[in-house]
Amino acid sequence: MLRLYDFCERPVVNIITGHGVDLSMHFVQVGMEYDVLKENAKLAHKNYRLLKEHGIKSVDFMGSIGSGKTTLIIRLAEKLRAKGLRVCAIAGDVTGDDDFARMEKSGMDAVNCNTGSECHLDANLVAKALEKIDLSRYDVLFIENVGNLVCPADFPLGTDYRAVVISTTEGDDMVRKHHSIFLHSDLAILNKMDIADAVDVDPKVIMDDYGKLTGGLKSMYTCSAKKDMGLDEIVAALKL
Ligand SMILES: Nc1nc2c(ncn2[C@@H]2O[C@H](COP(=O)(O)OP(=O)(O)OP(=O)(O)O)[C@@H](O)[C@H]2O)c(=O)[nH]1
Ligand SMILES: [Mg+2]
Repeated sequence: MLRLYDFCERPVVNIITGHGVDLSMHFVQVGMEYDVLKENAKLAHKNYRLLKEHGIKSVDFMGSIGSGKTTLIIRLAEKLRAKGLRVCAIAGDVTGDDDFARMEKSGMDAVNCNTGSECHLDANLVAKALEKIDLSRYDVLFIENVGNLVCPADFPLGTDYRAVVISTTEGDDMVRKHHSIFLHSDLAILNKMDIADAVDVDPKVIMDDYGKLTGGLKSMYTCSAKKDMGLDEIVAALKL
């Protein structure tokens, strides 16, 4: 048995605390899975270097279906554009161009990226999307991953940050049910705070679970993308 992050030039696991955490999910069998993950890690590193050569800061927004990734990206981009930064996005979805269309409508530059049937983006798909972008024109790249709290975790794309977006409407047990993605990311965002009471969810429960899982070494930010609450803190956390 080898650990996933043993294969990567840039660690895909940023913090392993071991504080009461079942880490068995971070181990993979050597074989085909190893090759796929190893190749992805190599390509992710290539993407990372390419983005760095162009001085671009990048964020991979992973998270549940409907948690608010597109809304958040559009709002954050508006804030960054107001600061004079040039922002581009890759809209990842299994099929269709709904999110891409929403981004474009908001005034963002974006590229659509369909996975066909896969439940996550991978570094190869992102490399192809990057070929369609004139990287000299941008300061920031946001990547919206496919809505899913499982599969994207194992496939780093080569971004500076990996953020997980969940929302109050999913209940208070997402961190307890999905350790892997929270451990494979740099920070977490709890969206839809404006309707936490209406869906009978106590955000403190979610934040306490996250604190326990990460040994208090990572932060979960609360926000409402819809009501523009907590977004400045996220911009600051992502050092944008
Ligand atoms: N009340 C409330 N609704 C929100 C908020 N953020 C997003 N929404 C709504 O939630 C729904 C889903 O938002 P999206 O931004 O499309 O979510 P997504 O994560 O991009 O969804 P997928 O790409 O399909 O996985 C939309 O109807 C949004 O208007 C929020 O902060 N508060
Ligand atoms: Mg979306």
